[in-house]
Amino acid sequence: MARDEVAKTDFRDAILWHLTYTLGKDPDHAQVFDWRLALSHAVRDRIVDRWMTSTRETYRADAKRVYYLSMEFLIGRLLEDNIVNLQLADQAQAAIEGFGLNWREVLLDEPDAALGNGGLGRLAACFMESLATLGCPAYGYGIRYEHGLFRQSFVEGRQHEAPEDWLRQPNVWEFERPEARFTLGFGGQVTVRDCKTLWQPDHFVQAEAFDTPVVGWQGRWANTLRLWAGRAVDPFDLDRFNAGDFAAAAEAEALARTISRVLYPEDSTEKGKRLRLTQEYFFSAASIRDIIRRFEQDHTDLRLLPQRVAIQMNDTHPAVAAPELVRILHDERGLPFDEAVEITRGCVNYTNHTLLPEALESWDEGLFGDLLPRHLQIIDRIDDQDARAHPDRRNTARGDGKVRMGELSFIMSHRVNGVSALHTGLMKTTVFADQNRIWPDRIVNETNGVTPRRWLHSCNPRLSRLITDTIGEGWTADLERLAELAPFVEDAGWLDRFARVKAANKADLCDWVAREQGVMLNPDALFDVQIKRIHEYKRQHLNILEAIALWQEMRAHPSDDWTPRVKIFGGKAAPGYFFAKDIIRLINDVAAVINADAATNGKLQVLYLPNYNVTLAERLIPAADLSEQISTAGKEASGTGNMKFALNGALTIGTLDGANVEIRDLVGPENFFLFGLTADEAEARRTVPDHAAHAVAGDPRLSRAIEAIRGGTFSPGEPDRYAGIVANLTQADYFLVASDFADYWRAQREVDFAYADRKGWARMAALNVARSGWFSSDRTIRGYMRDIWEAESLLDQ
Ligand code: 26Y
Repeated sequence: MARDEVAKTDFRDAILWHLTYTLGKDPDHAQVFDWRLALSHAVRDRIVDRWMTSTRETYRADAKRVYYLSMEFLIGRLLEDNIVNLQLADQAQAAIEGFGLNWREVLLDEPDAALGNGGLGRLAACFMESLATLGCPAYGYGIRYEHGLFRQSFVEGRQHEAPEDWLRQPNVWEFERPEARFTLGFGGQVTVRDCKTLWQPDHFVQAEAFDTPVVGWQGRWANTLRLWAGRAVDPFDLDRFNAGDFAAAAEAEALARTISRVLYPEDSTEKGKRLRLTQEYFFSAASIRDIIRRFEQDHTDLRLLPQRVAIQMNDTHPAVAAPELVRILHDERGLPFDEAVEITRGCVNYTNHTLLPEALESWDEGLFGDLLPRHLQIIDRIDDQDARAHPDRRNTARGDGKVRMGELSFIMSHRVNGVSALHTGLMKTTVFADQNRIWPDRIVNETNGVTPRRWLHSCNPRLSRLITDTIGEGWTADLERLAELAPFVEDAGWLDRFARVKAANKADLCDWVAREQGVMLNPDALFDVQIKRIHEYKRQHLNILEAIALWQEMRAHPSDDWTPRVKIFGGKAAPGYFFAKDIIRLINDVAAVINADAATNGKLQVLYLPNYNVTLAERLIPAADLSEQISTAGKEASGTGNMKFALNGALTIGTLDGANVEIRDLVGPENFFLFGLTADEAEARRTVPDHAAHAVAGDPRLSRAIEAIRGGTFSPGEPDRYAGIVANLTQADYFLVASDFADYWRAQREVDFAYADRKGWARMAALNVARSGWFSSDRTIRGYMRDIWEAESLLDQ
């Protein structure tokens, strides 16, 4: 037998072994579920050795470790990622098919781990994969939510939320560490005795660790994602049980578990809830203790901490980690206060992901002090010292009865970064202008990226094969090599192959939509996709208004040569964000009317796919022709979906916002459909009285579209259904939907025109692929390692 034949047999045996002995299933009666678990175990076995080798190597080299603290890790499915990175795909597929199973069906049986809301959480997951690929010794720290982001369905067009339950099935990837627990205190008193300050909390909870290995490309390195679960210190009260109060006997455990029960589904409106602050402290404090424990395994001098430890806070959600570290160094370990602050500042860094005022965390000092009284004192002292050193400072962390987490994070950090060039620039001139004046070197930019393993190699096998056929192997971990594709766009034969890849991906999507939704899509149409959280600033309503206007125009001019379009939407709204929920319902209502209209049949379809998640993104992105990145300029910090689309050969219609700016610079303005006000123009426009009314009055298409909504065309018998949206669009219109509509319409007609020339379109799409290599999260992580962490790779490059 040839070597890979042996490997295949071994792997096949490993799956059968796990099916029988780990899962106790007779192969004759095993279901897809059982096979998937057996396969996962077989794959996991091949991770463990590398994982341990990586850990040993990190200890041996006494390398600086990176700690990525994030409330969210939007991981998605891990089986395929692991198979791909371990280069087991051929063996695994052969074995699974050999058992008479469908390969994709087995992979898709895995639940999508949705421990995050959107961009920030998915970025954390991409970063974990790139850190492992680059051999940077790193740990991710977060919360092991029992319930991830809710499942979305539509009931009469309205969003319905159901709990998500990913842990109902065994999670093969995690290792429970009952021995790795920390007891954390909350509330209580602060006392001073013998000049020593002591926090005496009045209730306690344990954090228990669950470790998931994260394996990098080609399995050369593996890091750990450590997620904390809440547990009671004394899980069971036997006295109460014996007294007959059975529910009360388990009360402590139930309360402690509440902490890690559910992911907060808000991604843009900060609610100031006590449980959320409890979650934030819970995972930050457990992580800090773990970091110190690890450091002290082979060091005694805590002053060396900044040389050995870099902590990255993913937004302000883990911001209490900084005062917690100060508290441990000063109160518990006896270092002078100022030194404790300096050491902390040498370790901690902060990434900002939003400038939206409503998403910037702040806590009432009453609530904060009630839960974390000592931390409040520490923050006060640092903030006071800072204010005295810089009397002209305005933006302080304290004042007005609030604890402001952005300001706190800034003053506690070695580096603060934005996530795209435009966003970082705006941080310097708006939210952190005051701080930037005092500490001009602190803010740096690290433009986001996405992992090419998941977002090209795995999700788009056809395009990946074409790329490898064209430029050879090696691009997966060196994505800038995609530039070598550029000369081939002049080769008609190659371009034709490229176009056929997209057509085949679209055909797959059509089959899936037909099966799942019972909707037949026109595969020849332009697939126009907007997938992301629903938010006014992301402007899904601008997109649906354009759909209405286009439909009206098609009906008015039926014999014109219209480019057929399928508009696809996906995305969830925060359960309490009523305007966003109205947008969802409007899209569904508009879809129902347009899709039923024989006059535009085959020319225009609108499809809103429920329960958008990582898996659905992996299906849609490879099949997209057009990527909608249409946020109001100045509002989208970066975007990462925008990068995934470009990398998979979709053209962007977009504003000069977030990383769109860098995408356009790199792919070339001629391969990007730009429209809309710039960030500066948007600011200026808001000061023009009645700007919305003027924009509506000046554009008959927009007025007709709004009129149709107002008149009940999409809500027969209930014309008021969208009164809120109509009023907003015609009056306040803070997000400038009306002001940008005319230019958006123009750009969309340019898209139509460009798409009619299929060869020209394929050329532009291919150039998007060839020029998107810079958006690999490997490049981003190299930037963090160099500019922020001063960390080194432990792999030979
Ligand atoms: C405080 C709480 C309500 C909150 C929870 C989650 C606030 C914000 C968030 C999440 C924010 C987020 O996902 N931001 C996105 O981060 C991406 C990664 O940097 C960016 O690409 C994207 O533009 C930004 O909106």
